[in-house]
Amino acid sequence: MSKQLTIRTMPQEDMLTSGHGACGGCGLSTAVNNVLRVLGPDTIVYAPASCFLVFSAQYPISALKVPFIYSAFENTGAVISGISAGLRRQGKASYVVGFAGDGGTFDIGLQALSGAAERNDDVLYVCVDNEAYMNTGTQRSGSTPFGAWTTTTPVGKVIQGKRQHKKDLMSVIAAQEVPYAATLSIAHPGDFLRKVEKAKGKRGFRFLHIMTPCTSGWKTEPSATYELARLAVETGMWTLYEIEDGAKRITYRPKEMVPVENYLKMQGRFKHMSKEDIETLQKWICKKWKMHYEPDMVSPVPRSEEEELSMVEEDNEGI
Ligand SMILES: Cc1ncc(C[n+]2csc(CCOP(=O)(O)OP(=O)(O)O)c2C)c(N)n1
Ligand code: SF4
Repeated sequence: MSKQLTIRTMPQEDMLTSGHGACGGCGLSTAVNNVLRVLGPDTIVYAPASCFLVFSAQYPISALKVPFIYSAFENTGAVISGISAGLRRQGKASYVVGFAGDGGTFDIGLQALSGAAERNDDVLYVCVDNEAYMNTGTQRSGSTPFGAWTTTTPVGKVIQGKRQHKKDLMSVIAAQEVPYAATLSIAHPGDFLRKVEKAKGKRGFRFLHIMTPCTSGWKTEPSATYELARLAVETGMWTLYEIEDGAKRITYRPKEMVPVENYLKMQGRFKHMSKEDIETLQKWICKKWKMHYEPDMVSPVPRSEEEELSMVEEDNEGI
């Protein structure tokens, strides 16, 4: 069996080259670049309307070294399925990957996504989740967390930011019994690479859900991106797991839950939040924490101490 990738042994060739137009500190560009490094040059990329589309390729120039296709906002699942079918017909075996934002995945693209999953089409769907419709000016999506300011969940006398919690999209995907689905964080590069490699090696419908902090929409410092991604996991706002052929496995468990306030206070989008709203969010996280980590505690995944240590070391390499 080949050795698992680490950030030292991963392919170093960028498929998303420098000179693209993402904001400094953009988590999305890091996520896309690292997924593409693992997939390699024999890959066809689809992007719906989103930040990724805007910053990577505007006719006639492109920062991508691989073929890049764009059609409409709501179509990621359908278009990648079509590309995959066309390649199969021609006897070609390139990887087909769609990178869609949370707006294009949780909301407007859900129908096409669900169709591709139900047909078990041979594609990789990556949701790069910055928790709002960013390239059109920060409107709320089904992924925006409770309490967050967006232009459509303003802060004023009527409401104080978004009133609903983040949609549990992974459960929707898992219910469709796809061969592989996983959540990823750019602050856990070892875990990130293992999951992309695993998705690359499988056939059928594969789904990767990556949290991608956004300096502009989250109102954060570019230098805080990795710390935010890390804290999201430590607070329980983001959980790292994978579902392979129906079996769920937590891939990283924080030692103890960091209060969500530590995460919120680093971001301008939450700066108005009242004590009561922070408590509401904290209670929701506690419920989620129990749902994800408690069942795993009952039947832990056996790992040797060396394995555990080497995973922590690998994950720390990129921080
Ligand atoms: C059917 C349709 N509705 C609305 C738009 C306008 N639009 C383009 S991109 C976008 C937001 C994309 O948000 P998201 O998918 O979260 O990606 P992000 O920009 O955050 O990366 C919207 C509303 C569109 N192109 N097509
Ligand atoms: S708005 Fe956010 S997601 Fe879009 S390019 Fe800037 S940092 Fe990245």
